[in-house]
Amino acid sequence: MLNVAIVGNPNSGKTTLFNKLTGSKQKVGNWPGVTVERKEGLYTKDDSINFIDLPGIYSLSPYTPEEIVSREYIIGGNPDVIINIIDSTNLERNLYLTIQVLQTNTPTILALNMHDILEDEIDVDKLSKEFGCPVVLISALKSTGISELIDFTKKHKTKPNTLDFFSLDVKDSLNYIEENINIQDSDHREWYKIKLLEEDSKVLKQLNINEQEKAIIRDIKDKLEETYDEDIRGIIINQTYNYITKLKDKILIKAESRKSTTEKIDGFLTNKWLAFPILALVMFSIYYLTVSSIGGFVTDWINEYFFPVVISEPFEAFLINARVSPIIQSLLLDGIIGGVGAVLGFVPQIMILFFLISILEDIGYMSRIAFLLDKLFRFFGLSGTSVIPMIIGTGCSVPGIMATRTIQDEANRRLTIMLTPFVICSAKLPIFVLLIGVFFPKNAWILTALYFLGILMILISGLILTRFKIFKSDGASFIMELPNYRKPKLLDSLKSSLTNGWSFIKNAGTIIFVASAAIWFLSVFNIRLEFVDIQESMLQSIGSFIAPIFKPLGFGNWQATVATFTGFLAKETFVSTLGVIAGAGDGITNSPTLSSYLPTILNQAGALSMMVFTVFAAPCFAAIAATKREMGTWKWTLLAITYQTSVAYILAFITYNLAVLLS
Ligand code: BGO
Repeated sequence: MLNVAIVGNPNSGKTTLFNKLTGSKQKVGNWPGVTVERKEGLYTKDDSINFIDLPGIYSLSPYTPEEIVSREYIIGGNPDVIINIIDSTNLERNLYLTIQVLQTNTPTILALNMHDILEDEIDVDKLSKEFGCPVVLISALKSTGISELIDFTKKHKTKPNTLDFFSLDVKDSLNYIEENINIQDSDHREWYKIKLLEEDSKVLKQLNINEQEKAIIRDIKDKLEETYDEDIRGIIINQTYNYITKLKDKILIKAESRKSTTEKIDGFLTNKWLAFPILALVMFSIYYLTVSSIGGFVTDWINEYFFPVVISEPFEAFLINARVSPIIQSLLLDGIIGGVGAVLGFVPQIMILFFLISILEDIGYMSRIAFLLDKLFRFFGLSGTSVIPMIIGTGCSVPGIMATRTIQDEANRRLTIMLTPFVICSAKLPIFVLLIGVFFPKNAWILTALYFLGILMILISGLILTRFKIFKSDGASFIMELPNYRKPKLLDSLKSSLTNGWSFIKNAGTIIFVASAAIWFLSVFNIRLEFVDIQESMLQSIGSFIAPIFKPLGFGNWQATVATFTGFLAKETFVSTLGVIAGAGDGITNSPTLSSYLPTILNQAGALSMMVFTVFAAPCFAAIAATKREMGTWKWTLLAITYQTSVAYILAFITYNLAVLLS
């Protein structure tokens, strides 16, 4: 068990922190021989740490019983770690005690408390480097930073840096003492040297300093006092405070100076002419990094190499070797690994995206984006914050939907979750490429028109839906506070990225697992549970049963219906399903077989209507799972799916009939 002493000034929040850490596992008594309260307690979560709450003090001088108790425990009790809690709104006074704690050479962690009310910014990394110990921003009251503090407490063993701020003559005097006086306790030598120079009576006694040694000390102390015309304690205090003042200037970025820096940056980033080009550039970079370059590359690698070659191939060989029945083989390989694999491929994109979003949020640019676009979007009942998820949705709806977490207004967030899938995601593209290629080879502009149709419907939906009470936001939350810019915290961003990636794996993974198995089941069995081709499967029967619903849309046959339904699994499977049905093999977009087969089941008007339907219809299962996760309830999720599918149906119906009429 670790013995951890909590040391700090009175009112630094020590009691608040101690109560948070130990809960009801506290013992209260007195320190031996004095009436000072002694509090100890085990860490509430796992009993692995014994916290000793030392009395609140301003220094380790031997004047008050509290100071004596604290320094005796630090020096004699040998705690494994010291948590030095600091009121970060009052750095100067608190750091005075810190310096003395560090001089005891005990592994120390600085907990900069009251972060919730700190207006200035503290350069934590610089402070940590200077002292050679971890520095954590916490709010004992709001319970932030506590788990990071515990993580450091559990693993921190290194001693702090030896601070080198005394003037040359004081340093020489300290060295002289070290050379001439035998200080046996090597762990705390630095602290003892200073206390000896100060002629601290308790230390003189404790170290059994004889008269001759006392004379050496007095001599050197007198010399210093003569030089400085001040008593030795004054000299030490002054030099310590001089150091603290300089240090404070280095690590503290005052709110006012941050404000003026922020104003300068804003003059550029939110400038009338530059704001939108810069915003476009930032968004393009995020999109590029997440979807096209790094994210896309890793996702492709997972989809095209990792799952098929590293996982599927050896696993298939194993199953064949183990003579597992072909049905189980098909379930495991095509159903589960295929389905779950397709979805897990999105994880790198999600992680990169959340890393970048977290950085934008951290530095303060995210609120500027919302501010810039707010006016335009507010006209349509949405808000500036809705834009980010939608832009991200052009890559994939899943991270787009997850990015709605940055929207604080709940009504607005729900609306954005619902409308984000109207932005055409990259997985839908092959469907349009296939259908335009076969039916409208000379009219590539249709693709652009589909994108615009999606955006137009988002705006129109905003106008219509915000008339309903459930989507009406309480205007109050539109009041936006633009925080000062600050440096990003890469470690925090990395954590956000990992947490979001894991949350996606957990939530989407389970739904996809079940859905993949279900679709596989329907596509390989007939009603008598015989293992058959897709053309004779239950999926075909269900497709034929449902197909009449799509008749008014111009694609009321089982093949198109089945492709549309497997598209829910992952939009990528739409094309491959049609490929399988046409006997053209998996997903060969430009296969001559598929190209010649499609006109036998669809005409131009039907193809156009099918594309419009695909733009708006309920997204793939991964996006539905993300919707469920973000909406929180199935009620809201079903409402979203119903709205999306209704819009899809109505628009496809209009498109088909218009197309028939015009042709
Ligand atoms: C009162 N943030 C903020 N904002 N306040 C904090 C934090 C923090 O992270 N941590 C502690 N405080 P102690 P010592 C109070 O009691 O733990 C506050 O002496 C009040 N009380 O709530 O007692 C904490 O053990 C009436 O404030 O410190 C407490 O080290 C009005 O800091 C004070 C306002 O915390 C001292 C505050 C009746």
